[in-house]
Amino acid sequence: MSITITAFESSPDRGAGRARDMRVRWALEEVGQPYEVRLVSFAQMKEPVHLALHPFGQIPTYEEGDLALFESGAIVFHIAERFPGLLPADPDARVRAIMWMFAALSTVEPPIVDREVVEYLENGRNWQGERFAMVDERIRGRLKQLSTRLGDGEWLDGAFSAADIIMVHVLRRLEGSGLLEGFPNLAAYIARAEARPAYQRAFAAQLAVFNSGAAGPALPSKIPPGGMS
Ligand code: GTB
Repeated sequence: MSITITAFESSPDRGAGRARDMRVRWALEEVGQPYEVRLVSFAQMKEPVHLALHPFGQIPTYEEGDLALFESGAIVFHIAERFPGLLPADPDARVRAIMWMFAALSTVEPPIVDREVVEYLENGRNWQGERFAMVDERIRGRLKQLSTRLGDGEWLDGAFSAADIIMVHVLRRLEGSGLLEGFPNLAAYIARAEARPAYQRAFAAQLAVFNSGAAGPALPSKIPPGGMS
């Protein structure tokens, strides 16, 4: 059954692979499933056709036969359940991998998204510096905890899993912030994941969209009024 996902027609990150379609592309590449991509503009995302797929008017979405999904975490989870290779067979190890997916999405990602809110949407406010310091402190705390748990492990919990896809993609949003530099094992974890052939194919595919000339100006001018989350 053919799979179609949606992605930005013109990603504000100019092909840096930070938008959440990258997680879905990467998961599909890991399990060896071909997929089609429907590119959507910011305006199209808010139109009824897309809203029928995604109630919040965002990307990514995922269509497979009669199944339509939104939420990158749910989509990656579905891919991991539907196709072998991204979740362990052992029930305990499997639920631990699922736990780590939730941890990435609900414990690690929120302060990182908050940092982008401060950086782009609160730019110019006289309290921006103070907010930045607070948010960075919160992120550093999370990174320290994650770094301690990862130790010298290769992946979050034994073999590479869907959880590593989500976690690495979340952490990549900090590249360029200077925050990862204090945690060499996290930087090495990201580099290890980025070296995977499936990651590289996914990255190249989303970069090709930018290189095709569809993209416009870089951040922050492209951020829609509601933010980019
Ligand atoms: N919780 C949802 C999920 O995980 O799928 C969040 C989906 C979401 O935030 N989608 C964003 C979107 O469609 C794109 S990924 N935004 C448009 C809108 O809300 O109108 C977030 C994102 C966007 C851009 C960058 N960037 O340029 O670096 C990074 C991440």
